Amino acid sequence: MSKSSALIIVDVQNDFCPPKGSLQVAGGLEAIDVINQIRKDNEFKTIILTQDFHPQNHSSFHSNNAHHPKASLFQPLDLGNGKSQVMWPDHCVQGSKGCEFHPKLVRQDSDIIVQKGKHVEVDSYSGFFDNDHKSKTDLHDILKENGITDVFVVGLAYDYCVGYTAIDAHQLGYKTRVIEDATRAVAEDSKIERINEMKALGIDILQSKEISGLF
Ligand code: VGL
Ligand code: ZN
Repeated sequence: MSKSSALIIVDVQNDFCPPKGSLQVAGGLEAIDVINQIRKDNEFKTIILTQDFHPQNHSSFHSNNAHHPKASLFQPLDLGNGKSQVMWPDHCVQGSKGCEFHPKLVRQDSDIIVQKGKHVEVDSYSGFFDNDHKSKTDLHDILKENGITDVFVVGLAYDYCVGYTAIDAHQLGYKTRVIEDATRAVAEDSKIERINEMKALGIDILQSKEISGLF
């Protein structure tokens, strides 16, 4: 594997995994198997784990907007300021079991954890920026410091945090690839939407067995 490649493992946390996760993504455990295999087969210089890390009063939680007559679970709600936010079940609350990385995910001490979604008023699907792009995480700086030029994005969920992390990586100038069999989506419609968005930008979508042939 090229010395300048990073693997970005997005949000492989208990709440996104069957059978008990509050925002479980079908097939999530199978995606973890593929991610572990990718780690084994390829020597990435840098491995990043993003972690969805919400305060209990986060504005993306349906429970915190239940007083709003138009708020319904899994549907977008107009928050008034021209912004729309999908109403999610409570998930990945700081300090909860659901927020922890899934025990099946193989990890190493050298993995770098990047937390996101900490600001109450705005969601953060991407590992790089909040959804309004007003504040950023350390991810871009970490990749730059490590001389990374290419990123491979895997994890949960394809249509949200994986997709938006890949799109931001591409916009920031990284050669970006999403490994499709190492991710799973929340819903079919949003998955197709995100795939089309990524393809239009020139982000490569490939299968895990194709990685080694790239180098
Ligand atoms: C995610 C919805 C809300 C994700 C995070 O990791 O894809 N989706 N928060
Ligand atoms: Zn979240």
